[in-house]
Amino acid sequence: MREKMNRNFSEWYNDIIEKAEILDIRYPVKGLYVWFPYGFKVRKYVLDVIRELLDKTGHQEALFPLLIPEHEFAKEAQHIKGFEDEVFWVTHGGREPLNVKLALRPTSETAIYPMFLVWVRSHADLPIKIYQIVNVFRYETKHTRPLIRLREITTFKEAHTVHESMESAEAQIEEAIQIYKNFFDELGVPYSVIRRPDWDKFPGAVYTMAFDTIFPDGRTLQIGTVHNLGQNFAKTFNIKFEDSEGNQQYAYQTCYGISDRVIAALLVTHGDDHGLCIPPKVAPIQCVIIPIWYKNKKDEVDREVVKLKEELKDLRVHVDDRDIRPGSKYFDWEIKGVPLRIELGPKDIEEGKVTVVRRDTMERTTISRENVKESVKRILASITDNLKARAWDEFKKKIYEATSLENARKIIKEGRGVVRLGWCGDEACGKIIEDEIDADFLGIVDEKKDGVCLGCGRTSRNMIQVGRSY
Ligand code: A5A
Ligand code: MG
Ligand code: ZN
Repeated sequence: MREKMNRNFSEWYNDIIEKAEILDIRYPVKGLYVWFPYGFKVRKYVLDVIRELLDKTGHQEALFPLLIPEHEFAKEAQHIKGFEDEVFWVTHGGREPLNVKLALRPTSETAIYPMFLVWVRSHADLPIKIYQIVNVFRYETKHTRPLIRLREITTFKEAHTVHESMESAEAQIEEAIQIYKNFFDELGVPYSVIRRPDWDKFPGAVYTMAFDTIFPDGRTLQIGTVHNLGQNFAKTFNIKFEDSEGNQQYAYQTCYGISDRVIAALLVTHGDDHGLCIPPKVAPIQCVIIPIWYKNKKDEVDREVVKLKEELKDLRVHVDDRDIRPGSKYFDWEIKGVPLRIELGPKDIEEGKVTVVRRDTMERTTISRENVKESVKRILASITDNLKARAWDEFKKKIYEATSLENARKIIKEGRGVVRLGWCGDEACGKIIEDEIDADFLGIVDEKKDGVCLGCGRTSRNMIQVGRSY
């Protein structure tokens, strides 16, 4: 049930972030929020997933400083142009003005690449594949929102790689895209992978591939980006290696990043009018047990609950033994998105059963007390599959094709989703299309499809995706 959520998405979002105890939004600095312990656990399990994917593909985790001296930050012309309005500066140490201003990293190319200059000597040192998970700061001037547009991005995972050829960098882009696909698939978050237009690529990149998901209000959220930096940064940071013939060559680089937005997407994708529904893989509590006490049967129920918890100890189980009505407990755990609830009362014990309610469908059934562990695991797996399938179904329904600007404009205005249409490749036509439909040129879709450019009427080879983005 997503009526309330679809009707007023912003209200649903702000409400649930707080009520489910993901973030406390009362911190007195704009764009900065506090992770509640429950939200922080979701974050931790999500990071476990990405760490595992990166580690098993040969990435190594590292940690670079938060502060970047102005002269390094300013080296790459496009990069500084893209970020200078978004940087927080440290200008004083105590009361002393600093000789060299220090930037709070808005991203870490300019912190990491001076070290690559020192680390990279010969082709034998390559490739380098590192990542870090850190906070970064961006002085965002658009409307800030919890997890979505932060001034302190608290969960910035950035990977940086160095290669000896463009082919090797291209192969790395492919690997990165595959890693992010696997990551979002694990979370059941649907996405499209599109190539951003040149005027919207990462500052300093040769090109940018972006992952976008679509929210219930039809707006898109960029949830990850993969950038081919070519030799742009290598040339400004003088990162060279000796090739096998003994010649000095500039290195090729890539970088790719995700942020707190991934968690926003996770919560929004699976949430409904009752609250969150967190996929079992990243749920802080996978299964909550609610004892149903009757006057003189409390001890018997409690003994059985202890046994049940012990049998389910491979899972993240919580027993809610608060002295409040069961109905209030159901309500709380539904908001928090616990995927499975088990109710256990005297009648269940008598019949050798437990009552289970799955959060994704709210379906209530009973399962046998025997082999309860296998049954619970089976239901959790089924929840995971259902969440993912349902999310992709909804996502696909929000992707439209249009052969006229009026039609495209209407779909977007009504908040139905994104629109695919033809584009000849000229920037001027891109701008016309953006203006006419009052939306953003999100990027070029991978699959080729002949059509007509809606900017000029000439034949087009590319389909582009347009929409309103967060
Ligand atoms: N160094 C590269 C990886 C980089 O910084 N790329 S990026 O600028 O595109 O940021 C990576 C990801 O961070 C984006 O795809 C987006 O999902 C997220 N992001 C960017 N600005 C954000 C903000 N203000 N709040 C939350 N997430 C943000
Ligand atoms: Mg920006
Ligand atoms: Zn055109």
